[in-house]
Amino acid sequence: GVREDMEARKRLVSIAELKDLAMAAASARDAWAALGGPSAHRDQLKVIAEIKRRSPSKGDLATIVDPASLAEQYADGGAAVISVLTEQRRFNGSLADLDAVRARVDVPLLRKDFTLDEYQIWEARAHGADLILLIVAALTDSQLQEFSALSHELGMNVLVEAHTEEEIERAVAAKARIVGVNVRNLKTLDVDRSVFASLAGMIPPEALIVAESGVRGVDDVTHYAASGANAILVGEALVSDSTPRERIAEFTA
Ligand code: IGP
Repeated sequence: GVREDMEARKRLVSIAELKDLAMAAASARDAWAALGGPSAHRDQLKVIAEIKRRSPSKGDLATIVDPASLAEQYADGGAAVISVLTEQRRFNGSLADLDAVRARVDVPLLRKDFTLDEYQIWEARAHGADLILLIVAALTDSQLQEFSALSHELGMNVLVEAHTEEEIERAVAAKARIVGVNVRNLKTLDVDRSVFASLAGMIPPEALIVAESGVRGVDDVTHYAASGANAILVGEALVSDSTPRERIAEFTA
């Protein structure tokens, strides 16, 4: 899966080459600030708008002919950050999508993938990402520490994703500054929006809290905001909407 695909890319582009590209890239944009920054500055709910072609739970979500123009609509609607799925096998994403989006918009970008190796962090930065995803369930505590430290050295921020109480504790122990609470159960893929409030309540107020998955419309946005979300991460509802710009504007109104 993810690891084999990465090994294949490693044979094409060495980590030394990636390091050169990362060093030559424009500095990373500040996703932390874009999402509101320190608690005193967090005025309104922010949207992380996601470019996702397919998902393991729903299959094909949308035919995205031009990810850059979708990203432009997201940016026009006021998305604080744009998330680009780069995982190939299950999500039909690619680094080419990330490149296309990077070339078009100036907002901070999240490279959304299953990070398992330092190589992917260099790769994210080489392709212009500003924020990477670390999924607590997939990593050891020392990997969480090391991958966070490397991302910060490269000027990027980290979205640390947790699904359970135990994972939130691990995210907090790792001093995550941006914590994603994903209400989609990784094993069953079911969405349970009701778990958000109690998990969000475990996160210290210095950290930014991102509600991930399951936003269908304004009612879900209101629910997450009232339960402590500083930002929401929205995929399916935006890629399948004919007017994503208006939809994002409605979420932040
Ligand atoms: C978005 P939704 O229900 O709005 O399409 O969900 C996002 O939370 C989801 O894509 C996601 C994800 C992930 C995908 C959250 N964490 C990790 C891949 C990998």
